[in-house]
Amino acid sequence: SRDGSGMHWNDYHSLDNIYAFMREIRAKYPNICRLYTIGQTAEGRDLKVLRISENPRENKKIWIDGGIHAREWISPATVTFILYQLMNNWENQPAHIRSLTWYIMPVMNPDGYQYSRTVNRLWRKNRSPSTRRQNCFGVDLNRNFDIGWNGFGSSKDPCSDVFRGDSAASELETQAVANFLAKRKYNLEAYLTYHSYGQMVVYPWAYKAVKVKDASVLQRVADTAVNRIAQKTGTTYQAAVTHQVLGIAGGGSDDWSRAALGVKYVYTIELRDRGAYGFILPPKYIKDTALEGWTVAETVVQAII
Ligand code: ING
Ligand code: ZN
Repeated sequence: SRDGSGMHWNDYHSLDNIYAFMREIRAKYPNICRLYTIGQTAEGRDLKVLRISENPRENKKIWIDGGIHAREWISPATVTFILYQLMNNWENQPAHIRSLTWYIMPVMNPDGYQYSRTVNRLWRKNRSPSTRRQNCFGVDLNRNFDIGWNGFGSSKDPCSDVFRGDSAASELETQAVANFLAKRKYNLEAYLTYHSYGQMVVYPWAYKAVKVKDASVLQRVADTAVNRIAQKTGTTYQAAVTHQVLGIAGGGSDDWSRAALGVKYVYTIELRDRGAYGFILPPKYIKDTALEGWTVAETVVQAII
């Protein structure tokens, strides 16, 4: 379906287009939408979050983000699709969906996203200049959060693709998200972050090889999500603990939301595929992959209520 921003899911979109889509939704539902600029990037781009809520004071809250990593284009595409699923038909959504406050940030790393779209398709990090190495740019935002920051699975080398930054939460994007969420941690029940690729629904911990509290609940909800995905699109996802399938890595946003905020339902979703195309997923797969991402969100919402 098309509207003023021309948003659709037959192709990937520019940051401007994604932000126009967010403004359009707010204009269509001014009473329940609020559009936040929660900070700016090193290159001066806005960091935008859309809140959808009929009762911000009392509702349980869910946070959804995408685009932490620049080259994972299917992630912002999926998160904008989730916005569309919610808002194209808000009045007729089931009560459990309407009873939540949704915070949605389709692109946590706008500088990296635009750099990937225009200069280097396989760029992962943000674009902040290194103070120590003149020719190296960027911090891996999913290694920069203040949880197990100095541990395994990241690098202190500013030229590395998994550079953790010079200190925990050194990056403007990390600070903006962490400060915004820390102020709203009351009733924050779920933190979902969309990445690619691998076809997995994984939950903490990533920074240590220890079982998380509520592991059996988190596993059960992830199992339900992957079963539903298999029914809907025929795609196989794996439900698992992050450190067991992806290795130990500190500084992730998901672990931080559990450790620092106490969020219960914390998932990283690794969207399609399993490596045939990898990060360069052809546009014809966007719709089904985005539906898979929406299915995870739906399943988690049912668990919250
Ligand atoms: N995967 C994640 C990454 O940042 C991950 C996996 C999640 C690691 C949580 C650590 C914590 O490497 C992708 N595809 O980026
Ligand atoms: Zn990623």
